[in-house]
Amino acid sequence: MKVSTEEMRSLLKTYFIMGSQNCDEDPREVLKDAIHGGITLFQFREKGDQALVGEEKIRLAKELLEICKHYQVPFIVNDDIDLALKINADGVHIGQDDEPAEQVRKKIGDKILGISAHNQEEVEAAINQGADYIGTGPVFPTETKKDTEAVQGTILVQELRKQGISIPIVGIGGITPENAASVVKGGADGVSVITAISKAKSPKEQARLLKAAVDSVMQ
Ligand code: TZP
Ligand code: MG
Repeated sequence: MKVSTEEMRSLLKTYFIMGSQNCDEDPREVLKDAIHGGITLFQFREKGDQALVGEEKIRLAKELLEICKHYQVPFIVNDDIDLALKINADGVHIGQDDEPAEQVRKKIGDKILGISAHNQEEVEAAINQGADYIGTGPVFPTETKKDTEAVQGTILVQELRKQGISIPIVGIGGITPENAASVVKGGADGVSVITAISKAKSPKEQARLLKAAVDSVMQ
């Protein structure tokens, strides 16, 4: 069943993204801890030099999916549409350089489709191509992804909202419990983070703080 727009907004509140390459500890334990802290959505993003490939990647994806299922946190796969279909994930997230979005939408049916977009043109195209939500950033400087567009602050989201664009949007890049509220004040529905949780001493506590920061703006 297709996720409703309001449900999507709520899922984006505290969106944790992670692959094994982002963790110093066992990724299964990091994910469980983050879930106990209250994350609302998870994305499996196994990517880069240190990332697992082949059977090992599939095995980890399945294990993390089982954890998410157990706690009823929807599971999104970054880039790898075939993997998402194979393990019956809840959705996929693609960027501007991945498989064309219309094609992805056809393949995944009603599953969640997230698209990264960096300007109004890309956002409007993504909406027309059937995105359920938009990811945009980097909002703040980040060390995690090297090939990013320029840091955009919260300006783009503010502009989009001013123009009446209402699709669910999540910010990404350098977001922490300290700056998360400003992202939501700028018009985003939530924050997505990698290292703020994956490398935290206590992923649970960091997730809790992030969620509290987002909720503090919404209430
Ligand atoms: N896209 C834009 S910034 C980024 C991605 C995947 C990395 C975000 O990582 P972090 O550690 O939350 O800054
Ligand atoms: Mg991608």
